[in-house]
Amino acid sequence: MRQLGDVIPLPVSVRPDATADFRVTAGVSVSAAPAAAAVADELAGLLRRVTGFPVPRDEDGAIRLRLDETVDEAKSPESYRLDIAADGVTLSAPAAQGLFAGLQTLRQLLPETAVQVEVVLPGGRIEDEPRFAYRGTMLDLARHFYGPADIRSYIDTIAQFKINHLHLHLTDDQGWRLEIEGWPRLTEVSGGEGTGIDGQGPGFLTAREYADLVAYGETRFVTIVPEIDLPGHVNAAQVAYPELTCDGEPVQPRTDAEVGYSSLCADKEETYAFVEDVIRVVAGLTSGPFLHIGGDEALSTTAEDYRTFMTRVLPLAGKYGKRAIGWHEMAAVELPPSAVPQYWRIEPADDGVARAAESGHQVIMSPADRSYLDMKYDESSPLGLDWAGLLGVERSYEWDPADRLPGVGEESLLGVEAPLWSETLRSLADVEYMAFPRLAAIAEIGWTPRADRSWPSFRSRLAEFGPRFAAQGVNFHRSPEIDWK
Ligand code: TNX
Repeated sequence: MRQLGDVIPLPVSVRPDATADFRVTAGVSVSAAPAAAAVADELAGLLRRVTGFPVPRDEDGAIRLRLDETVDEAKSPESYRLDIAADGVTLSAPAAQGLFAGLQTLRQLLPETAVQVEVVLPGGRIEDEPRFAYRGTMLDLARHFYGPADIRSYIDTIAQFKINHLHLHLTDDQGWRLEIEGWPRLTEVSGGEGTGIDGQGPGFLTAREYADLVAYGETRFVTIVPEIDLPGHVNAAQVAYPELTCDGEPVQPRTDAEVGYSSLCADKEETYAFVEDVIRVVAGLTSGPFLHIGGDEALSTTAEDYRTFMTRVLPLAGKYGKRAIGWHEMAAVELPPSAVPQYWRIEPADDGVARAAESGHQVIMSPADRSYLDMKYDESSPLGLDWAGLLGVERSYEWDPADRLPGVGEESLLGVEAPLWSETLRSLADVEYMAFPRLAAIAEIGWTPRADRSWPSFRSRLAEFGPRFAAQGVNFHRSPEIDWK
């Protein structure tokens, strides 16, 4: 049997009661209010898989899911309480998100594999809620494309760590990966054969496939955050539509990993017609509140053009009902109040992020030296880059987003995100190898109170994920920093 607190991310409050273990026997059933039906079905399915028992849904099961809408309004909708007693298990939360979070906790208290016998849940009470509302990861579909089945599988794997946002980097110099109504050449030309790094990452999501992924994410309480990278990183768009270059001359497709050479033209009206169309279409396909407009490494855009462009484009997110996120470079301009800079720098610099925080903006922390999942683990890593340094598991755990940047403390943080750029990653197996186990570290940083975190504890809880990842078919890195079970 597992220990009650043997969970990633570590819950806020864990009170074990050794006299209150619950035995999951052949007659067990699950009951829930109608609004909690989806999570209850999932829990019943999970118990069925593990034990082989029928585990029906009924009215008075020993395992109960409750929605307590009356509880404290200030509580996060992701908060939950899990009571395990000898005569039953009660999971309660103010909203379905919280029940889903509690389900992830319960899942880790059960064996991952089909043991086909009675199992015991450790007795006691867990009370839990997230430190930050935004706990994300980013997948770069532009340098190499991964299809809908891979993305769905990835959503499943990240959701077990209570990661609740998946940022999709949909466009870059090497490819354009989302069909945009009215601009068919974007994907016909720049999503097709020969695109991606070395021409090895072709493919794109149809509008329908993307919308289906958004809907799938909703069932796992993972919000999709689409990124259209502007005004740099646009070579693929310009290959498809030469009128988007400053001189209107065609440009060649690029499949190398250079950055910073392409830019939309700040003083051409065609630019804004294109950008507004794209933002309108993407916003229309996206149920979540965010739209990421990139803004990074616009090294071939003058500072003045960058300002002109961003000042005109940032309000378009709001016009189509979304809150803009952008890489921190965008903080060089006056931001609409709801805009969120995403900070990726290694060393603090006077780049406007602290000023934005001071004037009330929320910030997402993604420092490259701690959260970039595309960095190599160590010298022997077969995949990944190393420009931000090597990033072992301990190093990805032992830092805190609230002290990365003077002026951007706990109160200014919307949350934390671990980006995964895909220059060297050709398959979902490659993606998983880089993300796991480090994404588990970032997930705990985003959820667990800072004072409760410790590397020795995390390291031993992570060891349990050896067999768990294996059973899930996840291609994780068996880092020598962990004594894997
Ligand atoms: C920097 S950091 C980029 C990406 C690259 C990545 C590789 C940032 C916002 N942009 O264009 O893919 O480095 O690690």
